[in-house]
Amino acid sequence: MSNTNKKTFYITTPIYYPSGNLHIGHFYATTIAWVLKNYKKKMNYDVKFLTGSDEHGQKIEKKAKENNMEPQNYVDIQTDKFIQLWKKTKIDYDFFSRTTNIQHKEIVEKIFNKLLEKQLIYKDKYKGLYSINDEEFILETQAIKIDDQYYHPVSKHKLEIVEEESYFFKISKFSSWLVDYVEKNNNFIIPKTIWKELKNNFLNNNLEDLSVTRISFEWGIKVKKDPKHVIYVWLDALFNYISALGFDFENPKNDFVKYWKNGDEIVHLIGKEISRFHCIYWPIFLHALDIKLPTTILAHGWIITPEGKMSKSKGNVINPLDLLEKYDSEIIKYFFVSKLNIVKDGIFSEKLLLETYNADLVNTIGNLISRTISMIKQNFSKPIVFKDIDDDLNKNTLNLIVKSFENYKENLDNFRILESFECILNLARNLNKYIDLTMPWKLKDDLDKLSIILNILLNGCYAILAMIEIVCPDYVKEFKQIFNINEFDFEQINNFHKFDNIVVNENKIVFSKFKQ
Ligand code: ME8
Repeated sequence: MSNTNKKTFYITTPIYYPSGNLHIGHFYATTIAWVLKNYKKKMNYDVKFLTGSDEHGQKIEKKAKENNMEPQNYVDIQTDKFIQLWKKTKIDYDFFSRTTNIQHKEIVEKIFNKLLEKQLIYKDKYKGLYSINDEEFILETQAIKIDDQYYHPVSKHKLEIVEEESYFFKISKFSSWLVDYVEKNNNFIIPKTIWKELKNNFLNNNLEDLSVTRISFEWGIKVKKDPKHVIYVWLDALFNYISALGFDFENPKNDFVKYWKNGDEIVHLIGKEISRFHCIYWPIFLHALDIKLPTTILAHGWIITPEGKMSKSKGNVINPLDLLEKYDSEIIKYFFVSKLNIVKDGIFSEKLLLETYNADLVNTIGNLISRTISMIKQNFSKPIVFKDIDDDLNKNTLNLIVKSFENYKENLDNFRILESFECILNLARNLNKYIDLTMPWKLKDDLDKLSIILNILLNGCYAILAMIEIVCPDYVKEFKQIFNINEFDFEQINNFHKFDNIVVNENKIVFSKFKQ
């Protein structure tokens, strides 16, 4: 298929604050988006993947000051650490979006002006509560109050009382449009519980107009005509998703036209705590500017440790760099996608990581492949050709290969990542059982029968490796050499003749056991 006929898929992660080092939660989120990108690529989509850093705002200004640095210098150093982390974790992306990029800043200025022109923004006074850490305005009714001090209801960060001149966006004008839109577009917000909560907490409570500028600090994009005002960091940050593609009101760049305006699927992966910004403000901003909306906002849960939520005070924040000293990044990524249900909070521990690696990759998948390849090498020097034999066990096993792939796709197309990986493991377990049932080691004198079994196993291993490649491409590369093939293609899974002319190479242990 020519490139121009392919469907497009654009997926983004949140752009992370460079006010601290990235932890395992950021690695988790970026992995999910990266795996979905890899899946769509194997499904023959034309894909783009964005990650980046959210570099303006009061929090960053404060952090830079604490470090005796100019904010720009501070974010340059911090952002470089992100880039190094993604290199180490072998996560490749198409865009690394930085809100301090000149192109982004110009677009945000234009957007603000456009909203002013459209009379959707007006000047007034803001009086209320603000969390610098979350860069979020909080209603007094929603804040937690202890001894005259207010706290954020979810993150529990301290809130400041802010009273200052501010520009406001007429968000309330759009709340019934939003409710209508989300309820008509069933897959716009996943999971649905997120929408229910937002509706109860904000939309049913009269959405208040949103303060979109601050005057008490400097670090951000200034309002051109009124430069004491700095544009609210979330208005600035959200637009990175299209500024990186080259959005402009007139003459947008090709990437914007191709992957957004005329694009097929646009997915924002976010943590659940930032769903208010992505599921309420973002669609409203876009709609107000007559810009197309993304197709899906996929909110994931948090990684927690066996002792509960990670926090600096508990000292249980997991640094991905420490893990990467001990484990290949693909082992960690495999754990994230195969053991954590993205729409819930999930526990990570090194113990669970090792158990998963040994049970799934070493003992189930690795063992299946080793047994298959070794038996082939022991008994055949020529290719083993597929024969369609009318035998229930063989037929069922071939059907299982086809069915597992169908289920895997169905799950991934609906972002049920954990379930899709269960399809792979289930197939591997069943193929191991098939070996136990057929006992090929007893068939050395019946090479015809043996070749039928081993060919089915080869086809099964192929399907497993094709499916698992979206999370561990480097391990799968090693199997390409063993299987003597260039690619594990999805298109070839159902073609059982693919090994008819191939002599596989000697077996090699790819997943070797980790000692605990
Ligand atoms: O919110 N478990 O940036 P941020 C899983 N700059 N994921 C986690 C996590 C955890 N324990 N902790 C963080 C921001 N994350 C804004 C985003 S987008 C226009 C602006 C992940 O550095 C999760 O995806 O605080 C969460 O939403 C994101 O990191 C927040 O990163």
